[in-house]
Amino acid sequence: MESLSEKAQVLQKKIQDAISHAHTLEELEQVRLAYLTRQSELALLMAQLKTMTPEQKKEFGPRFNALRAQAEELYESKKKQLQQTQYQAHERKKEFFDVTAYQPRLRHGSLHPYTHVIEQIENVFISMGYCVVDGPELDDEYTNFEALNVPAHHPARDMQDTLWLELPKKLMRTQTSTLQIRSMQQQKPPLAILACGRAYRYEATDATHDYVFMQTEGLLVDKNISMANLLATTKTFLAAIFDTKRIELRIRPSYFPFVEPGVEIDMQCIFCSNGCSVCKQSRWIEIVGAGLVHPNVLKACNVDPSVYTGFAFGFGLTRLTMLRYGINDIRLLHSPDLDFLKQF
Ligand code: FA5
Repeated sequence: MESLSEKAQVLQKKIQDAISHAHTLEELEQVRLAYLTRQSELALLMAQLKTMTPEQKKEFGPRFNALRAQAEELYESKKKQLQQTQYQAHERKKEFFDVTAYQPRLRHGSLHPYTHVIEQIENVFISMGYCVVDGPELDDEYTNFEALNVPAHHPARDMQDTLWLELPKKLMRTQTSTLQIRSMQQQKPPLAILACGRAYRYEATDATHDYVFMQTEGLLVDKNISMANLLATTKTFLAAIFDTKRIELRIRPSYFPFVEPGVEIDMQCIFCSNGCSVCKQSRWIEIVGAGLVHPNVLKACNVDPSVYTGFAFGFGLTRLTMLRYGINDIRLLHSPDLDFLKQF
């Protein structure tokens, strides 16, 4: 039985070595299959107890049981250790997540068509000596209407459906003409200002009308300003934006309470030759209202109408942009449609 004892010692050493040399859970599983299952070397050794005499059982039973208990304990503690190592390695991988490894296809941005047109307009007017100004979109009734010669109950208030706020006499400006008033209140003539900004109207939308759109306001006040100055300025401006040799303009008398006389200028529709839904079958698209500043407006801003005269214009910047780039629906200008925006 001496050799059985040696056998047990050798087996114990083999199991200890095998467990300590297992570096992964997969390797440890191979050790379990080899030494700790029912067909393993250890099980075969223990099976020999059945054929032993009671004295031998007394001697070898506890030794073999201790050998098995020690082997199982070693196995369990090694398993825990390897599981922890594996978990830590997994967490470390997450910790060092390489954010630069994922590189989505780069998309280059481009300027919005409004930005292109505003830049062009401002450059033309700055070169003619105008100052670019800005003002609030949320404004008051006095600046948007009364100072512009549109008192309360004047029928001209119906020309521009207004978005009123739940604040006394406050509204979203219906026109950038408010900048005429604000500029004359801040600066004495001679003055020449240009403003590009949003206007708001309580209107149903269609291909050429929106409830928020852009206007470009211009105002020149000096001595001896006439309609000739207004028309020359308009032509210079339009020539810089469009090829006026190809595009026809039409000037018609019109009414705006803040100018006298008043005109409207239409541009030939570039989308058709016989009428379409954009020009409402008329072949013309209205782009600007203008005229000589009404003496009442000058007086409201403490400018003496017997000394100074001036002209003012309000371009539909949105419509100019549509004509400039051949955009046939105004609503596209506010859309986030990348296929549309990528073209500019
Ligand atoms: C005005 O707003 C005047 N303030 C213009 C003006 C300024 C006249 C200075 C005289 C002196 P009107 O409502 O016509 O006028 O608008 C001017 C331009 O804005 C129009 O010619 C048109 O091109 C554009 N426009 C008007 N309503 C809309 C709308 N709902 N959607 C898009 N563009 C519009």
